[in-house]
Amino acid sequence: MQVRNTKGWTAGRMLALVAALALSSSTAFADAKSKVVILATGGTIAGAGATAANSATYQAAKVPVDKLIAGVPELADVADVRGEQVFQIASESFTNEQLMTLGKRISALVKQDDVDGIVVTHGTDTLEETAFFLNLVVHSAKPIVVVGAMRPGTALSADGMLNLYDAVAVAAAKDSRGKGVLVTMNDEIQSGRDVTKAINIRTEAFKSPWGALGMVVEGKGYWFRAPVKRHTTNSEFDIDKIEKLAPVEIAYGYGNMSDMAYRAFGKDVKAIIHAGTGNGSVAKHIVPVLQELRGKGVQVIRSARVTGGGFVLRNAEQPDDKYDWVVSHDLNPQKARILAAVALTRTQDSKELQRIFWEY
Ligand code: DAS
Repeated sequence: MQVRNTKGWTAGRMLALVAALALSSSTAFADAKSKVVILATGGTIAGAGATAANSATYQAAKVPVDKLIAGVPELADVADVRGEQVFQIASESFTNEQLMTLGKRISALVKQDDVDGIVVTHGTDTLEETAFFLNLVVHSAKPIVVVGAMRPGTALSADGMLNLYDAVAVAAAKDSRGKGVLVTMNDEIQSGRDVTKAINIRTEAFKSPWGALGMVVEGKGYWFRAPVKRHTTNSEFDIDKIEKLAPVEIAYGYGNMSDMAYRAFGKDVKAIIHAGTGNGSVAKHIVPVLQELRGKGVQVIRSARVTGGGFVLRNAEQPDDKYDWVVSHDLNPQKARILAAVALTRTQDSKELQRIFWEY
């Protein structure tokens, strides 16, 4: 026997209505797209050449963020996007102050409930440095994806539009959360810590010595690895508590080198990154100036001009313990500079510095 209430509704029909309402609200939530903010800083992805044949001759940092977004209407299929023009520069000109400005803007945005992910469009020359910096200092599990292009949008087979689409898709995806700062270039998802620009004029320029984390295909991320080094929410460094990065310079090692660069830098830096030959080797006639600088409190960090899948071994050919030097582990010189510039805002102790280079 069917029991009807005063309005003639059976229990079965009421249950069906509740289920339908629940489903519609859940599909409504499922359909609510992630909110992604695109922070534009310039670079080739915003570049323009004179003709479509100019894939390598062009001017970087010309196209504003609203035009970048308008140029890829498909972005609206994967996320609810809005843009901000933070800078409009070629990234070889990035300064520590600009890194701090970008980091603080991102830190403020990721605290907002109406922001689910961040994309930073950036020149490729120092993209790896910015990505590593953000990986160290922004305390959020929300995806932060840095993206560039090797060809300007005006060129035949320009790569920027697909790179941007991939970046927004990854920044919008829940499974990108908690993996540290990411870089999407040439269909790959790279760790912001590991990735480096390994080739200067090809679309497959970005490589990670330990391999990509995954791929993006038609707006979907496919993951095969996850980072193991400390980053973002697990970092002891916080952009909101940093006023100014420490001054750190890099000196390049080679045969017949002189110690002039070290002497010149030595006056104004907290650390020198030695981009040594081989396993971060130091020519014997360079040791005295390094010892002199170390004696004045300048940290000496041995990195290597050789990168791509190894790491500088402590106390191998160089007596690091005896000289109180630090090794950069697998970080290339430019990444070692970023980590040192951040770490030296918290410690001047070489043993603490070495721990930090092991852990990040
Ligand atoms: N000059 C390069 C830069 O802005 C252009 C590029 O490759 O993005 O990093």
